Amino acid sequence: METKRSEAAFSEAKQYIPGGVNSPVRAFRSVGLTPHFIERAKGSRIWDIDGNEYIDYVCSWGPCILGHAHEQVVKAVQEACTYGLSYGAPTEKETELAKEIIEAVPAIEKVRLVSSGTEAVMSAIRAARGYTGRSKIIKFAGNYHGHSDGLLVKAGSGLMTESIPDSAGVPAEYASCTLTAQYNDPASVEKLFEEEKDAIAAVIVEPVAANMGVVPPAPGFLEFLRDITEQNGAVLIFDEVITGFRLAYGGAGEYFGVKPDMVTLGKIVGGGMPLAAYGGKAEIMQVIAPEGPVYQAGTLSGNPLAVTAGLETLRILKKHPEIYAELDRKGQKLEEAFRAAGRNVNRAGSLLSAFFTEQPVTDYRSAQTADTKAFAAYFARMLEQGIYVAPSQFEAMFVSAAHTDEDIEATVQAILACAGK
Ligand code: KE4
Repeated sequence: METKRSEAAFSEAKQYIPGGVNSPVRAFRSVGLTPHFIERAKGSRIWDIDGNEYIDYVCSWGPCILGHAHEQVVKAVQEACTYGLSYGAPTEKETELAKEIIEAVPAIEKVRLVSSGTEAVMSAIRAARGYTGRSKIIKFAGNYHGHSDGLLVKAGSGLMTESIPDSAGVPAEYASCTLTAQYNDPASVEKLFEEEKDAIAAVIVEPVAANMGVVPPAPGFLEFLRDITEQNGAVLIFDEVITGFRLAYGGAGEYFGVKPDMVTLGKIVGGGMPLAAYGGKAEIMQVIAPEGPVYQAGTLSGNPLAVTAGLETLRILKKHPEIYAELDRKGQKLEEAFRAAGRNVNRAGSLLSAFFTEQPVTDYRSAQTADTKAFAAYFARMLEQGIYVAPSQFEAMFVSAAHTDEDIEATVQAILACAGK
């Protein structure tokens, strides 16, 4: 496979951009290859600057549920450009998008638009702290919620309840307000509530974990979190940056029938442009400035082009609910292929991960047993066969409405070939 131009582009980029990329996972470090610089994408396909074509299952890490460069979305954004790129003033389109989100997600009664998932999560947590007057939050090992300081943490030593920084540049003080529990382990959550009683403002969870690879909630886990937060006056936040509008039009809340107090959204809600959102019960959201005392702001919040891309995307998904059954059917075909190849697989609709583990993956501990070298070899083999999956064992595969049955069949064959089947 020709990669000369990507190699040259990567060498040049590294002179100007840390690691040559604007987000670490794009550097292909965990698969030990040179990242492929992208030229263009359309539908289920993506082309790199060396002219190689791939069937794309990264889908920009989730946003491109309709496939790349959907005609209707592109046309709407092109039209919007002619009215100006950004005003820093309210527009009616922002209200339209807010109404669509509120109609789609029952847990959201009021919503604030921001520019990234990180910003949405950071703001939701600040709102929960402002609403409860409490400081501590619980997150789960293996869940990723963006790169705000208080969330770049990991569990402290056995005796410590508080977390410790999981990144340089995060002061221990910032980590000390975050408690780390274990996903799918109710006892680890109960222990923290016993020890920290009335200090916990919120529990934030990926309702389907997708940042340790895909790990669905064990039966009853989300319902347990709903109950224990209710009992302790803590805010339950579903981080649906990945699952929102992906698992169902109403996201994980609809998919599992569990209603949190707040929801963060990103990726699909912006149709691939820089837009995310956080929302929840009106009584919580009323603490947000200028209505209330919790400050949150943003120059490009509700940007008209990003709102246009998000609005068009949601309108297409709402108008074509059959898309979700199709996404599930295609996801199931890929799951079956991985199983036939002898892999452990976790899937929730069009979100899936094949694990290079000896055992099924049900939590962070079992995910960590993955053979990342074997994953790297699989990744390289899939790339050679024209299949572009996430360059990390601990990311997800995303299927889009643009993936055809022929795409899926070609991918099935590539999966089996990787296993010598
Ligand atoms: P962003 O700030 O990257 O828009 O969103 C942060 C975020 C929040 N919550 C969840 C559940 C997320 O998965 C993310 C970001 N997802 C990663 C992929 N696992 C983005 C890819 C990247 O970091 O480049």
